[in-house]
Amino acid sequence: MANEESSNPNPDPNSQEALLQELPRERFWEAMDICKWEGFWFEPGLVKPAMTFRSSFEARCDDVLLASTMKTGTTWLKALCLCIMHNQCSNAEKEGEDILTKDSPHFHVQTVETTIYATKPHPDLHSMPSPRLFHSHLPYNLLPDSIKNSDCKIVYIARNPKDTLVSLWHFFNSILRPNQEPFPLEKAVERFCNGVHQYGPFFDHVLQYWLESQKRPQKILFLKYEELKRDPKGQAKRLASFLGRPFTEEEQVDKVLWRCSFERLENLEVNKKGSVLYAVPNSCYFRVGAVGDWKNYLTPEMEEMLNQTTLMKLQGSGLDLEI
Ligand code: PAP
Repeated sequence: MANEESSNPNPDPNSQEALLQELPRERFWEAMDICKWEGFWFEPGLVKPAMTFRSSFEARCDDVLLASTMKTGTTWLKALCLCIMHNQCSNAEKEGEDILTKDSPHFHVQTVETTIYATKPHPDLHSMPSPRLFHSHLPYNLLPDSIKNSDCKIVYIARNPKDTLVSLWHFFNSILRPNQEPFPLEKAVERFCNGVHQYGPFFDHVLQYWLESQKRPQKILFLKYEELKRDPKGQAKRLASFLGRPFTEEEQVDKVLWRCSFERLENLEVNKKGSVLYAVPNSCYFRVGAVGDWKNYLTPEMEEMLNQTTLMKLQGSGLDLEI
């Protein structure tokens, strides 16, 4: 049973600030500070919004929370769930009615700690019509009790650690070091294996959701980027059924997959310009969108280090991240 502290931790701004100041800090890629809170590393600016989300969010039973650590297929998952829950419901047949052409998937499905609670400490989420769709990069242990204990659903997406790391490396080089040499890949691999990176340790993040999804498969759907690539139709059907919106015609599945395809999203005007998150252009969420791009970057030594870490961390969990 939840104790008082865990059901309402750090509610007031002064105690949040005091706690933030006490957290251990490290430099991330020689570009910014990150701090460790409850076993995971965060950009300091996200900690207070995450604390407020955790202590004050009231889940509805028909809410859907999408969850992921960074660069594992968040954008794709947001687009798919939007299409399944919105377009399919509103029978939006024409291109002009497709919600994905109106704005970035990150605008339509906002990330709670970087957008919703970061811009307003008390966002008005009550007036949002049901079913509400949110996203978070937070680990399972930091989710609000009302999400964990209500009937709302969670969809998690995981990805091969080698492709995740390479994607992360490109992303942070372009955001944090635009006019500098890229951060040495060797060091990035080392930090990733040690877990000292935003929302890291990667393996703890993935494992928490994996183990919880094994215990409560009706509550948490665990998807893998590689499976979505290999069997998009099968996985899209699985997702739609889990969300309580099973496809009734084969044609619908094809349409949703096409609407959410990398090639289409990357070329939509709304994703080529603008930014939902300060300093992160929408176009940064689209790079290669493939499985195995790591082979173009990692040396055999780096590969070995990532493989060994993966095997060690996932040992006995039953989770295969397809290294
Ligand atoms: P986030 O966690 O910061 O929100 P996220 O969307 O998870 O980002 O990661 C972006 C990755 O997903 C990129 O991978 P890459 O660097 O290996 O190329 C991006 O290309 C990929 N991606 C984005 N949209 C899609 C899509 N529709 N289909 C497949 N992959 C996609």
